[in-house]
Order: sequence, then C-alpha cells, then structure tokens
Amino acid sequence: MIWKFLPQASSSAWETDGLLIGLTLVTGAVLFLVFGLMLVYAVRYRDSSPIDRGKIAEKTFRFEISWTIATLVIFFGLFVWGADLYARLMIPPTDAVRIYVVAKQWMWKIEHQGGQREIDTLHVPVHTPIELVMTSQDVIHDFFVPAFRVKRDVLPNQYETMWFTAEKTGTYHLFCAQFCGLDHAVMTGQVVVQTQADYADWLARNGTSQTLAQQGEPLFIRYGCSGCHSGNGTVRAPSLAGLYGRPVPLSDGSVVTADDRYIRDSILQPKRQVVAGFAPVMPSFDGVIPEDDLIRLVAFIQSLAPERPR
Ligand code: HEC
Ligand SMILES: [Cu+2]
Repeated sequence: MIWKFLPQASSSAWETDGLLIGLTLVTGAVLFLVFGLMLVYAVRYRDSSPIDRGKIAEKTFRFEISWTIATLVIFFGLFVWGADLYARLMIPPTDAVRIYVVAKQWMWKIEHQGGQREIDTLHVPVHTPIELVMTSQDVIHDFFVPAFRVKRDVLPNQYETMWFTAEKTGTYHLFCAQFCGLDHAVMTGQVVVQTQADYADWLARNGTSQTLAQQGEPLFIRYGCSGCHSGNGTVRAPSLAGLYGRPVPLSDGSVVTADDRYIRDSILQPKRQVVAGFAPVMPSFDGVIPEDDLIRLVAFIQSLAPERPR
C-alpha cells in the first residue's frame, strides 16, 4: 500500500489525506459523468443512426433544482471542511513546545529551549504538540515533512510558525521544498520522533550548561539593550518583564499580542510598532544581531516573569 511509502505520522495526516481523497473522488465522479454522457450521446445520436429525433424530452423543474442543490451541498461541504482544517493547522495549541529553526544555504539549524542544538535533524517527543518558529539567514527555504503532511515557507527577516503533533515514533524525511540555490537538492534532513522518556533522555544527554534564555541574558547586556530597558538609564523605555503573551497598546491606537514575531520585529524594526506612551528612540538592530543571537534574546525576554502578578 501507498501508506508504506508515505506514512501518516501526525495527528492531522489522516484528515489531510481524507480531504484530498474526497476531492479527487468527487471531481472524478463529475468528470466521468459529464464525459460519459457526452460519449453516450455522441454514439447514440451519430449521423448514421436511425434513431427517432422527433420529440425532445421535457426538463422538469424538480430535476433542475435537485441537482443544483446536491452539487452545491457536496462542493460547499468540501470547502467548509478544507477551510476548517486550514484554520486548525494555522493556530498552534497554547501548550505547544516551541522549537526554533534557522535555515541557511544549505542546512537546517535547530535550537531547543534547553539550549540543545542540532543540524539537519529534529528530535521531537511523540503525542506532544510542537510549534516550530522558523526563519532564514539568506534566501527563501521551505520546511516540508511529508509524513506529517505539513509544509511551510521559511522566509528571511521574519518568523514563520508551523505546528504538528507526531503520533508515531520513528524517523521521517525532512526536505527543503523551495529551490534555494546550487545545493537545494541535498538540503534534506530527518525528524526523529521519540517516546517521552527517550526524548527526555536525549535532551539530558545533549544538554548544554545553559538554556536558550540563559544564553540570551549576556547578549542583552552586550548589545546594549539593558542600558535602556533596565529601568535606571537616562532613556525612558518599557520594562520587558512579563511582556510575552501580553497585549501591548501601540502609539497608533491598535493593540498587538507580544508573541515571538512581535518581539523580534520590535528589535529589528522598532519604528514600525511603537509602544504607546514612549518616544521612538530605540535604534534598529537590523543587520547587527545574527539570527542565532536573536533567538536567544527573544527566549530571554520570554523568560522574564512579570514584576508583580497581574
Ligand atoms: C536607546 C534605548 C534603547 C535601546 C538601546 C534598546 N531599546 Fe528596546 N525600546 C526602547 C524604547 C524607548 C521602546 C518603546 C518604543 C518603541 O516601541 O520603539 C523600546 C521597545 C522595545 C520592545 C517592545 C516592548 C513592549 O513593551 O512592547 C522590545 C521587545 C525591545 N525594545 C527590546 C530591545 C532589545 C532586545 C534591545 C537590545 C538588542 C533593545 N530593546 C535596545 C529603547 C531602547
Ligand atoms: Cu533550502
């Protein structure tokens, strides 16, 4: 069977396949019906056929209405199913484990929250929602795991997120699905799905002495962020404690949620979204901080607990 070559190893795989099979069956049925009838009538009413062409069958109102409604219901049903699945695939569950991915010509660099790093291999625990926060250091790449039926473009200068829950332990292919230069074809890797215990073991064995957030703390000082954001500088800057996940009112009157993307954009393009009540004096760090360090800074800011309970 095809599933031997294309295992369904994530929670959404069977449903993605179901939708694809459903669409193929329905469109196939319409194709055969239309072309079948064309063929039948072409033969039946061919020029040399002595068939009676005198009376034309009458169209009934009921027939017209019923086939119109039936096709509408079927196609609209498939659309609603597809839209619903898409929406569910776009929004990661709040308890998802976040793992960072940095793509570059021609490799995948993976960074776990605990500071574990790997290249071209991604270790994940089974039955656990995983959210990948991805960016590229150079051109557009695309993170594609066929066995999970998930695929997403990885863009430079931006965080793209994607999530999945692996349901079967094993090793699965990882491909770059966007032509990204000379060695695009070898920009492959593997996703290793482990039991919870094996994964915990793997994390422990590959652990560094510091988590991502801990590695971010000295960077916060080195890049000069603490000079403004620690509260005792001459510049008035917002405190970053408890920022992650909180709604932030902006100077243009809108409100955004402080997620990975917002924090990253605040560092690279501070003038784009200015916090209400503050002067746009933060310098841009675009081109100054490499992606690896950005991930650490973002992780550090996320780890800052609120100063007082809200
Ligand atoms: C010259 C002082 C200054 C420096 C240096 C500075 N910032 Fe800022 N930062 C500000 C000010 C002022 C704001 C609020 C206005 C705005 O949004 O641009 C801000 C806003 C932010 C925000 C959004 C905060 C919120 O409440 O939504 C983040 C995140 C941030 N800075 C991170 C950093 C990081 C990380 C660095 C170091 C790489 C840094 N800043 C360096 C002054 C500074
Ligand atoms: Cu690539």
